[in-house]
Amino acid sequence: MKKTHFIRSTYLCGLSGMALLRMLRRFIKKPFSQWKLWKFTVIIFIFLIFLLLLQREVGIQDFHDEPGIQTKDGKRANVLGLVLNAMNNIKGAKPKMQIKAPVRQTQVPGERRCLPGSYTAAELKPFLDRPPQDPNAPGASGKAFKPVSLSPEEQKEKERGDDKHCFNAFASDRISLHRDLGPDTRPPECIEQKFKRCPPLPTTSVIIVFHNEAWSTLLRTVHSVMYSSPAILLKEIILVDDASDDDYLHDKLDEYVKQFQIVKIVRQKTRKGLITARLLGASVATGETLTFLDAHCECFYGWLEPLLARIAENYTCVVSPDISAIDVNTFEFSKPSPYGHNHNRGNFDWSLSFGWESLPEHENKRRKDETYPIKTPTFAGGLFSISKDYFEYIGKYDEEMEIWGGENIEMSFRVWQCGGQLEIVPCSVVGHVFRSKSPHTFPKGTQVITRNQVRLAEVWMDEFKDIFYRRNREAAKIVKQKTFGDLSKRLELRQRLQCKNFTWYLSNVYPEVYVPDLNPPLSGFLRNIGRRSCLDAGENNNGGKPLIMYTCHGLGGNQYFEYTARQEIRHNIQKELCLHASRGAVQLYECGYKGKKSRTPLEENWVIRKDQLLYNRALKMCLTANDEHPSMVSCNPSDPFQKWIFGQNN
Ligand SMILES: [Mn+2]
Repeated sequence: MKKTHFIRSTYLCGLSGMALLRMLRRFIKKPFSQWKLWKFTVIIFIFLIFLLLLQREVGIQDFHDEPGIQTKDGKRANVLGLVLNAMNNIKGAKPKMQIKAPVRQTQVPGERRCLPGSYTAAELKPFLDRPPQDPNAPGASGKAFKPVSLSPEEQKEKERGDDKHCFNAFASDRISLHRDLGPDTRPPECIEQKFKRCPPLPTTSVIIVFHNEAWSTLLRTVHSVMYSSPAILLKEIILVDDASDDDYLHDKLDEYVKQFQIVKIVRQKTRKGLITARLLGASVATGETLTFLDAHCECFYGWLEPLLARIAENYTCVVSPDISAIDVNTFEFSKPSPYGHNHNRGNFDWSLSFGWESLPEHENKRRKDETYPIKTPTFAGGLFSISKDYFEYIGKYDEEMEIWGGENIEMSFRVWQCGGQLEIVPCSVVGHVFRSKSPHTFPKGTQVITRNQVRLAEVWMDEFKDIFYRRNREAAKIVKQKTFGDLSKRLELRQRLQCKNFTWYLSNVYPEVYVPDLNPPLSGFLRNIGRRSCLDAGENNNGGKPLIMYTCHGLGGNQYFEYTARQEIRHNIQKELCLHASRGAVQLYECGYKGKKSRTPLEENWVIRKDQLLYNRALKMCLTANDEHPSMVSCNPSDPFQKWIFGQNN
């Protein structure tokens, strides 16, 4: 519209311009007099007013076309603008003397916000260059540190470290914070893997929670991140202190990290545990993704890119690196093999403990090389990356879970059931010091773990939660007394995200899982009358070990047995194990009955007799507790050591 007005006004200007020219010519021919000069000025003046009125009219018409921006000031500015335009137009009619620089178009055509092709090595340069290494230094290149002999003082120092941290802090303290890990030994397809620039790899905030961590393991983790993460991807490293007591983790740590602007420290004043500490870290993070690490890790070459690339590909992926062991005694980093290895994935058992298992055949077949991620039913939960937006969308963590435990299983069920996926990316390798026990105290006792587990069972497991409660009587007690806290927010989350049920999870994500009987005919403990103690699987009995007798604790666990419709006595928390009679001590074996086309061997067929004896059909003998290990003897109804009570604590 503006354009047509403009053409019309310059056309009129052109007409009056011709009249003006004629007048001028007359003036030039005749000598100027005072009167004529005066007359000329008046004519010019009238012409200018005419011009002004003309532009004003055009301007008003103009405003009618654009309602909503009509102001008096606007009118005036518009009129002035048009006059200036007209003048510029006259100027523009002259031949151009210079070529102007082109105006840079700020708008990028289409949606493209990144360059084609793949990132170069230079673009993925680490945030910091590792200083030159002394190949003979303790633990250099990720090797083991084994001091030949220790003086009495050194021996004492080592013991103090072992007690406090449950790893060899003495060795760690003597290994450089900057040590390298030798050559990159990952499979070639990992080393040669290219990462597309489009969509760009997201930035990450590395969040490390610590509580009374050893100085050297914590700072080696921080340095290792700086030496192995591309500068363009590493937004910040956030250290979250979960109320450490040690002085060196306060002022000294603040002072030390000052030299690295990228490192931030946030502190939880009272000990609330890992879960709330992580939430605190996430709340101050500014990266596009969050990467959680433990405080005793070392990152291998190229660990970050494959994790972030997977999130760039699909932001609902929650990805873990392949976690390799840093030896708890020697701090040797077990390096990846160029030939790849048989990977593990995460699972859970019916006491809701996390475990590792080898990949099923179909998952191995699906993966054509080591760059393929592994789908995993659960994750260990210590080391992983997640899109920050997705972390918020999917419900972060259960804020009412305390200290530690259960949060990884909770997040596993939640991510899968609510539409995400949990994966292990084998090209990403991070070392971690695996300890055999926790050095940390539980301010409210280890019962908080059970409470956390009850919270997750109540929210995500539907009717399958009873399988857990039957095996963990402490959990059953928490449910009965309703001391698990308020679940409304988490139940509302499940509702809001329209998450699938636990049956869907079991049959689609973990079809290999075995599901124990939802309503076994008999379950609980097996108490011996003569010995006044209970049948117990013993520690880490995964089959092939005799059982023991132990004081009845009424907690379930190793003292949990089920009597099935097929007359088996099963101990089934991690696996389906059956009480298997043989001459001498009875053992737990993987049950012979495995569904259709299999039958229960007679050694696993037990009759609970009216006289309280446990009779085995194969040996035609009875179970006695009158020995170191429960074993088989000739049946004698008057022997109290052959009398058993199958019961359940309430
Ligand atoms: Mn750890």
